[in-house]
Amino acid sequence: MPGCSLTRLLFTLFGLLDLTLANPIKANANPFLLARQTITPGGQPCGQHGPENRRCWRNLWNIATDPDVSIPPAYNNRYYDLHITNATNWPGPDGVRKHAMLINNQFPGPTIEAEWGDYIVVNVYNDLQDNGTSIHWHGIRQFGESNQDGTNGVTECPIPPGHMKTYSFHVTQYGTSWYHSHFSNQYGNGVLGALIVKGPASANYDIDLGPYIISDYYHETADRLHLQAELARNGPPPDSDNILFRGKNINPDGSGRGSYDRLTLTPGKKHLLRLINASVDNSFTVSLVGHNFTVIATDMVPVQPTIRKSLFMAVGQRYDVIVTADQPVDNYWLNVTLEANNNCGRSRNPYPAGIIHYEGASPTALPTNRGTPIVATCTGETGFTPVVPRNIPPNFFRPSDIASNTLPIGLNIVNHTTKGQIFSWHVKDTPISVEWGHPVLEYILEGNYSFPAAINLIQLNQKDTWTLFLVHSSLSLPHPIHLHGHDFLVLGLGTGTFDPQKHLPLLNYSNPVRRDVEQLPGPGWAAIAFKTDNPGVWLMHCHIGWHVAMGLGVQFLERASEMRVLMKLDQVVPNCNAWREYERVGNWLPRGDTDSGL
Ligand SMILES: [Cu+2]
Repeated sequence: MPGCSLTRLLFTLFGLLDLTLANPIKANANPFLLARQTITPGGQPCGQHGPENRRCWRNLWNIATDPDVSIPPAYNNRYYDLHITNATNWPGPDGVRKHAMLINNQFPGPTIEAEWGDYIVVNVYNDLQDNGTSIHWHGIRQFGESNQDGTNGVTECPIPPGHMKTYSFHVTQYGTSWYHSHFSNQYGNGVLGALIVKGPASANYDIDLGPYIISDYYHETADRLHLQAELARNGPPPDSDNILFRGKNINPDGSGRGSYDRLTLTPGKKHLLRLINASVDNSFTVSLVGHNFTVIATDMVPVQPTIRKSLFMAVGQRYDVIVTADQPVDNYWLNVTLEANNNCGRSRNPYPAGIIHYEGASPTALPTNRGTPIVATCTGETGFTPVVPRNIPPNFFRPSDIASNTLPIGLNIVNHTTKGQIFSWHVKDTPISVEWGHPVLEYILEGNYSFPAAINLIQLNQKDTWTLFLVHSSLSLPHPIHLHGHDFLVLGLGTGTFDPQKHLPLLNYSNPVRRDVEQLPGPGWAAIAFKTDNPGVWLMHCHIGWHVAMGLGVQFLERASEMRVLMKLDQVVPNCNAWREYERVGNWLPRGDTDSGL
């Protein structure tokens, strides 16, 4: 058993003898039955992970270990129960009672914590009165485990009310992420939480302060807001009523309701802060008065330590940063600033902020220094260097690759019989709309490859091949583009139109920024690439909740022929049967014809 150090020692000794073990993609084994793997060291013995030795992990792995080649064995299963409920009169953090959906009666939901190589086993109970749910583990690669990705209509059916589904997945990478419902805009009602996987770090720190979720916040339900957002006559989507820091903030209406979040630093120490933008719509710039951030990870990709005064965070993005408490003992504002032209959304809170409190400073006083105003943009950060490099051969992509691999994003205004004119987003002319009652994995299980056009599916059949996609938008709005199942390489970002002759030679193939969400400039393009090394079906979508619900998504069916052997696809069936039964008779949210289901 995992707790037994003698067993672990024996595994270690035997493991050292077996240096040849490759990393074949493995079947989705039941962790209860899984034989513990033989240990393949990821590096020379380096000692114990600690404040002065963060690069090292469990002696035999380190920050330079390539997780595609070696990961620590599954020492532990981490068990969690998530009960999703609807609260009709929730007090809320800023004094406004509202309808909400909570996980274990809290917002944000409980933090899921594991260590690199562990299995995470989560029982998700749909205790809602109405509506399905499905929980997506954002940024978790689900290597060989596409059926655990929790994307309803893609990898599973929604979980109907009164039912439970167990997700179990292996964490082959480490860092900071979050989980959230993928059932239309449901996470905007509160169904989200942090997910952190402990592992090595590219710089030393003394104290891990854990996840720091920053999220836009609405007093109206996401379901009703979506109905407002889709009406063309309403123009841009609704402003957020507030921005919360770890689920807290004061109400910006001047009533003083609510409270600032206060996070304590120990003077003189270095602190790891795991920043997460878990918003529905707002992307923003984060800065801490009087302090810099030393960035050590972009999403779940460790990078060489890089000092920044501020960080732009698109919806869904994360940064692991180190904050050194080297300033006078006091309270400091951690400010969030939105771009002035509202291209990254808008909030009714003009100065969202949380408090960073030095131990020994007044526990109640507010910071006095508002800091130098930040000129926030709506543009993704660049210039990070991943510790474990990924390189694509120079000039690998040719001009002839561009046309077929371009994913144009567009917006239509369409006439709806009862609603009038509504917005409809599309990728390659198709607004994605998934089938909750018939997810793609069930198609594969049935051997049925006749996919409806509306699910906007692209097949990728070549094995282990670098694949380029040029995401392009001619509209002025930027979009945070998120891919499931992979970290993509950001080969280039640009404004305006992509010109193959001019821009192709400028793409960076040499260990560029790698992550799972990137901000597509508007109007502009993003050239991203990933290797087809993870058979499964993977959604790629804008992480603005309104946009993906209005169709801004596409899905990749990667190496479908291998999936039936690799994972237990029939696992989807019992829950799908239960969902289809519920869908016939249940009182679920009526899907409008522009709601993608995602
Ligand atoms: Cu978008």
